[in-house]
Amino acid sequence: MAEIAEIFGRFGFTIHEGPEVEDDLTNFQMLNIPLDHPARDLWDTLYVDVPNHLLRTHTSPLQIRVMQAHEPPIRALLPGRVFRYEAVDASHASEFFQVEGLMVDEGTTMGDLRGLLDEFSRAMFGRDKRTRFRPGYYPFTEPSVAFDVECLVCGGSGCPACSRTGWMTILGAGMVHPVVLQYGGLDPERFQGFAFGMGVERISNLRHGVADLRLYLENDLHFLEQFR
Ligand code: 2NM
Repeated sequence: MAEIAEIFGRFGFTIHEGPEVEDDLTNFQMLNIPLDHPARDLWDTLYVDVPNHLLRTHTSPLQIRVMQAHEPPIRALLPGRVFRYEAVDASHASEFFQVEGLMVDEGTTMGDLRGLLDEFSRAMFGRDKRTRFRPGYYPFTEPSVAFDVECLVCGGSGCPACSRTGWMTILGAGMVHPVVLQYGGLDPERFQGFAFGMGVERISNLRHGVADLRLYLENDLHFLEQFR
């Protein structure tokens, strides 16, 4: 997380933190995910015993708070623990870390997003790795993309690590939906923005060849000390 923050820090992104218990309004509704909308099924949510409150399923609610509190240009980086009701296995945990980013200004484009993510991939995985955008879906961005890097194991020819596609997905991103900008108190006719989100353990697994997400929470020093 420190390394991710350092890379985006070179582009002027500053860190914001917020609560792990959120309200339904900020975690879902202001992110263009209304009550009873089928998109809610994308996040298997853990609720707390307070009406309309939950453990945040992503750090995105903080994006709303950042937009409400700051005038563009906004360049915010949001690292933090998030929670989901998951069947736990090697690639799913009920708590994990996420880093999200948000940029809002006049005339911000998808080209700016692509350039920034390419620089991130070069710094994190090496200058020689090819990248691609592929269509994706999130309720809070339109259009939405998945950002892939060429397979770090086989170099793109296809192997079990990349399901024989030659590509590995490292994060999701897109242009902030006009409705979300409005909830953030910004005029979508004047301001545009992009946002992205990545799973920190997933990035670390790719970098360090770790096969099981559960290792990060087991407090085994033999495992943890390799990251010093
Ligand atoms: C992702 C993927 C795509 C995202 C969008 C926003 C907001 F609030 F600005 F609209 N925050 N984060 C986003 C977009 C997060 O995570 C995989």
